[in-house]
Amino acid sequence: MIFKKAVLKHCLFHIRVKTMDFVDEVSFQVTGGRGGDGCVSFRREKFVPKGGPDGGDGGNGGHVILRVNPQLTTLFHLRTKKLYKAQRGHHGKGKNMHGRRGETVEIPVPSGTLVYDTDRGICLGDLTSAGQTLIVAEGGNGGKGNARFASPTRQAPDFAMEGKTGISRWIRLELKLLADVGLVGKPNAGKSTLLASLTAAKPKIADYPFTTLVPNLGIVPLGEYRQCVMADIPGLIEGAHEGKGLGDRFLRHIERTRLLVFMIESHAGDIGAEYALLKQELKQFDATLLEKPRVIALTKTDLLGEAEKKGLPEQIDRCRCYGISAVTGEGIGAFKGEIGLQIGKMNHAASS
Ligand SMILES: Nc1nc2c(ncn2[C@@H]2O[C@H](COP(=O)(O)OP(=O)(O)OP(=O)(O)O)[C@@H](O)[C@H]2O)c(=O)[nH]1
Ligand SMILES: [Mg+2]
Repeated sequence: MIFKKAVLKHCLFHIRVKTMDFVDEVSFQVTGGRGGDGCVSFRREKFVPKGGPDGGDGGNGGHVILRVNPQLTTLFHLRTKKLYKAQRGHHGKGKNMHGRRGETVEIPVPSGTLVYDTDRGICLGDLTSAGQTLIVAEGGNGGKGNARFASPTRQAPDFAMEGKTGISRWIRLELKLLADVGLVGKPNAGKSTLLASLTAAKPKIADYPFTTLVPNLGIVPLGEYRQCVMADIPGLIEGAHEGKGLGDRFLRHIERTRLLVFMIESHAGDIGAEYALLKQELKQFDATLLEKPRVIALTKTDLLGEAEKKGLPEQIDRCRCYGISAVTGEGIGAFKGEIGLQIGKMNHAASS
C-alpha cells in the first residue's frame, strides 16, 4: 500500500514536472531605455572668442523587441525573468558629439506567439513567421543639445533638452501553436502513434492514458512538394473543461489549426457516444472549434475482425469516417489522401 502510494506520488510529480516544461503563457515587464540628455557646451578654442554653442544631442534609448526563432516551441526560457530593460542612450557631449543610442534587447519567441498589453488588455501583435519582430517597448528619444537651439536672436543658448523616458509596460505572451491539422481524442486513442507513423516526430507512445503531456508537432509529407503540420495534443476526457485529466488548457493549440481529426478507437463500445463526448468538450472550450472542417479516424482497426470492420460507420454527423491502423498501415493511405485533399481545398480557397 505504502509502495503504491509512493509510485502514484512519483507519477504525479513526473506529470507536473513534464507539463511545466511546456510553458505556453508568461508575463513580464518591458522597459525601453531612456534617451540620453542633450549637452550644453560652448566651443572653446584659442583665438576663437565666443565660439558658439556646440552641445551634441543625446542618443535614443534602446527598444525591447520580440523576434521569432523558429527553433523554439515553448515559452519555457522566459518563465523566470520578470523585467527586460533596454540600455539608455548616451548623453551628448561638447564639440557637437551626439550620444550613442542604447543597445536594443531582443527576446526570442516561438512562432505562434500572441502578445498582449496586460493593463490595457489589447493585442499588440501575432508573431507567426520566422524572423518577424515586434517592438514591445520603445526607447525614449534623446534630448537635443544646445547647438540645436542657436538662432540669430539667441546665439548662446545655455540650455539643452533631457532625454525622454522609454515606454514601460507589462506584457503577456500566449503561445498558440501553428498547425494545419489537430488530432483530438481520448487518452490512448492512438494519436501519438498516428503522428509517429505519418511524420518524423518521435512522441512517447504507451498503453496507459496521458502518455502525451504536452503538444507534439510533426510535418506530414503530402507529395508534390506539399506538406502540412500536424499537432498531437494530450488526451481529453469527459469533464476536461472542468479541469479533469489534464483539463482543456491544451485545446488552445488547436484553435489555429485548419482541420480537426477526431480520433476514436474503432473497438470502442459506442463510437457515436465517444464522438459526441469529444464534440461536447470542444464546444465547452470554444464553440467556434466546431466550425472547422473535421474528419473522423476510427483507430486500431487491426484489432477488429472482418465482420466488425464492415460494420464501422462510414459517416457520423456528415463527417467522413476512416478506419485506420497505424500499426499495419491499413487505411492510412486513404486517410492521408483525405487530409491532403482538405488542406489543398483550403489552400486554394485562401489563394483565390
Ligand atoms: N493494435 C494497435 N494498437 C495501437 C494502434 N495505435 C496505437 N496503438 C496502441 O495504443 C496505445 C496508445 O497509443 P498512443 O499513441 O500513445 O495513444 P494517445 O492517443 O497518444 O494517448 P495519450 O497520449 O495518452 O492521449 C499504445 O500502446 C499503442 O501502441 C493501432 O493502430 N493498432
Ligand atoms: Mg499520446
